[in-house]
Amino acid sequence: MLRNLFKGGDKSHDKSEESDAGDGQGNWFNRLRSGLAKTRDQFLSQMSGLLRVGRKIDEDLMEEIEEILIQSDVGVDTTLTLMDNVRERVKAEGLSDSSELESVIKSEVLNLLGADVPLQIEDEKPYTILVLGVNGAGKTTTIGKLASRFTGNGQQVLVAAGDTFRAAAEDQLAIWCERAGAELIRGGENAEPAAVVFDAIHAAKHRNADVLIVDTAGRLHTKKPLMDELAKIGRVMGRAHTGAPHEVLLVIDGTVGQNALIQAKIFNDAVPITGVAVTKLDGTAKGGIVIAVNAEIGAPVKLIGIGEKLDDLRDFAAVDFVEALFADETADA
Ligand SMILES: Nc1nc2c(ncn2[C@@H]2O[C@H](COP(=O)(O)OP(=O)(O)OP(=O)(O)O)[C@@H](O)[C@H]2O)c(=O)[nH]1
Ligand SMILES: [Mg+2]
Repeated sequence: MLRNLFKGGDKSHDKSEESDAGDGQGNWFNRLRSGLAKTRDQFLSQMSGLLRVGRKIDEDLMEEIEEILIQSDVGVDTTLTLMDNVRERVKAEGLSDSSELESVIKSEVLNLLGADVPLQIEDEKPYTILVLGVNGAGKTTTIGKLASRFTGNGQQVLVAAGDTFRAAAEDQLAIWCERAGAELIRGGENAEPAAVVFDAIHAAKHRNADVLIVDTAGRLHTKKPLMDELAKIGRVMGRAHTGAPHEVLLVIDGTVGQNALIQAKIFNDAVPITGVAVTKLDGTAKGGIVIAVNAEIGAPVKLIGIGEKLDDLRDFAAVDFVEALFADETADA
């Protein structure tokens, strides 16, 4: 039954599943589940305590559920929206026992998450992905993992070192590119980021590359505000190549919690975000943030990072996520 949850996505998705040392998709679910262990401890142990003991559904219970959701970093606004919807369902369906609530909450969480929108490389050549996020969010790591996924599919990948804040940033990216078999276009420390990106687009066109991924800084060495610089990169890309950037991927550190959403709105004003990658879900009890992203930013979670290894980046699948969040540890292992 689990296998049905893993709707076939794009080719890259299939490929990365295959590279799971042959363990297939069931193993991926287990890894997602263990990656979410801390969030689940916070979330489910309390939630199941409430729901699975057969309490009467009343306002006290609803408020306790709200508290758990807020503690898990679903956020106040999203929690209230979610619970309003749950209350309506309880009323409409005439539910009275708490054990009936779990499936209602799950399905309302799924509603908030929306349909899965995997990151797909389309036919534009080069397909350009602009990666944004605050310092330390996991941009460079995510780019390395993505590049590796694409080259694994036989796609030619260029990466632009648009983070010229420090030499180490380029070096870190160079290591990932070497691992992934992608070419790095660099401008050197203190180069103007937009100029590096401009050169990279031309290089990618010249080489007829399939994908260009652009790394950016979370901070700048100049006094110029970061958001202006990012907006400029977006404009330069659009001028150099029709439709670029095709994907604007915001990387959010899953351990940061609600602050990440405030930052996201600021990035969204600079360059409209088309997708979100939530990293470090393996190390946080705040994975509830994932539930709030689409509702708060209006862009779907497309990828999640559940570790530092090359294959620890996964297409986001809402059903898997919700199942993993509510998975009963004692049921199977
Ligand atoms: N556990 C875990 N660590 C991660 C994940 N993604 C990234 N990291 C770690 O987070 C740290 C920061 O990642 P970077 O990719 O350098 O972040 P960045 O956004 O490029 O940072 P700046 O270049 O400073 O703006 C590194 O130590 C990564 O190994 C993840 O999914 N899980
Ligand atoms: Mg970086």
